[in-house]
Amino acid sequence: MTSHCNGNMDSFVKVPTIKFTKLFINGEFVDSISGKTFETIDPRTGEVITRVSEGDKEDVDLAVKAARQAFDNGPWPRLPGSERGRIMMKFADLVNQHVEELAALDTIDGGKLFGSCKSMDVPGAANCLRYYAGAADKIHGNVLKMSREFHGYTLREPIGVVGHIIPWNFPTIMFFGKVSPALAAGCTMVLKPAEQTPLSALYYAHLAKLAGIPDGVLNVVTGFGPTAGAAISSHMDIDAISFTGSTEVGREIMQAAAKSNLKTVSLELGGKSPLVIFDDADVDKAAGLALLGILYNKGEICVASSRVFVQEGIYDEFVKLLVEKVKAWKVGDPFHPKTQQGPQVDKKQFEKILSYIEHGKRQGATLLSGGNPLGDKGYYIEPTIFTDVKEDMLIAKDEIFGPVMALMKFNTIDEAIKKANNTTYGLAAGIVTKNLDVANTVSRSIRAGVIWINCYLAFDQDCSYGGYKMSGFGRDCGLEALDKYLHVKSIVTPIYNSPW
Ligand code: TXE
Repeated sequence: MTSHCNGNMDSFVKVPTIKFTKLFINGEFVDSISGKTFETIDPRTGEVITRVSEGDKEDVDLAVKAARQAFDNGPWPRLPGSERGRIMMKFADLVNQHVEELAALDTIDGGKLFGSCKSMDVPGAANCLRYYAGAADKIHGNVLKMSREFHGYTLREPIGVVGHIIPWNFPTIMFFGKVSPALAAGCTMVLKPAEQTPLSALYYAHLAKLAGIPDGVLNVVTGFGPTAGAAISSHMDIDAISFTGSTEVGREIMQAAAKSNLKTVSLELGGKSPLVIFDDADVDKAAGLALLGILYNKGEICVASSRVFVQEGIYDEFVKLLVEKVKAWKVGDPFHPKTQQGPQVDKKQFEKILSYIEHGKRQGATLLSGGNPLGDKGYYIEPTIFTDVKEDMLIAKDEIFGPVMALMKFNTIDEAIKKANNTTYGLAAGIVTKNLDVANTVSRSIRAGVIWINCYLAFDQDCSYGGYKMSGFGRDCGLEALDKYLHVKSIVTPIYNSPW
């Protein structure tokens, strides 16, 4: 059985005092206009951590007004890029100085592993800021080769006021993945964190002010999707929206943008990513990769390798090794240094995952391991592996967003490509093979935004990712992310004094 290392959950790290619970508008922490607050819950126990201001349309209006003023009249878009970059570097240093506290906030709010937040999410966020800080003074256009006697060039100008709506699975990485390129581009913004994980975003707003980001440039409105979120997507004075979340809400955001001011939209939505393992793979390594691909961040990651396709020749051995590995996998208190998987983010997600597991059983898939909740409190679920999965089963089609792997067999390369592409999503894919021809053929044939060959979840700040098909459009990370926050303006003038 998978072990459950619970124990006294506060014994490993000091749970931080919560310092920031109000909306951050125009450089100040303020109550919501309605005075309403909402609970944020610790998924380790289901208990309330604290109450946070509940922003709604009126609060979004105030935040947009501050961002508009900062964009139209404030210094941020007008500063030399190098100066924006300098302030962003300072912001990054402040993030690094508070790593433990910030990591602990994401752990109590989202059930994420403290060790990963401390070593990856928070330092990675600081590096994200530095990456775009370095780009801030290198945003330039092109000289045009005009066909007549004109001189033409393009400018890349900040798009204006940006609305960011982010999810709960990577509160820190999502925050900086959106905010950093937008800051570098010279935009001003309103960000709504997910209602499940509002705490670190408010702390980051405080650090932004300390770093010298002018008031009104970065506003954070905590609240719910259908109220505060919808107010952002339908706002007449927001120029662009960048969203990460579910496909259903992505559709609503596009509709709201279309019905309001036709703001530009970029969407990073769900996935049902395939990991394709060929006969020539190192089976032990491949089994480890498959497990990590689905269990990392308790399966609450848009690029999770939730469909694993294994070639027939190694299938039995693969299954044997996978079972051995999953038995040793440790689920429990995310502060415990040995824990590999914490609780799901909230009761809704916990119940959604369990209901998919029931579907899998009902539709005839075989449970190879797991399938049950764990512990007597909190939202823990056993790592779950299904075999005998058919492609038309719900567990092979829907994004479950939990620790549930659908394991399937294939025979030929063509069959592998066909199966890998048999999804409405197209966010990521993995290939395990030593054969270069196979790797090249399959990587070019799978329709997805990132393909990992002989690795998985190999993120890098310089490596852009985003969706094909119903996984959305627009790219986060890499220099491509800047494009979402920039307009291209063409400027043309005659070369000679002419009748023009
Ligand atoms: O997402 P929502 P939920 C997928 C995953 C998960 C499912 C549901 O499959 O199980 O979505 O999660 C805001 N207008 N992903 O319900 O609702 C909301 O407040 C404007 C994949 O949490 O999409 C939050 O800030 N905004 C994913 C954000 O949208 C609205 C990450 C995401 O919430 C809104 C998360 C509205 N009408 C979930 N309704 C990924 N791609 O990584 C909600 N929101």
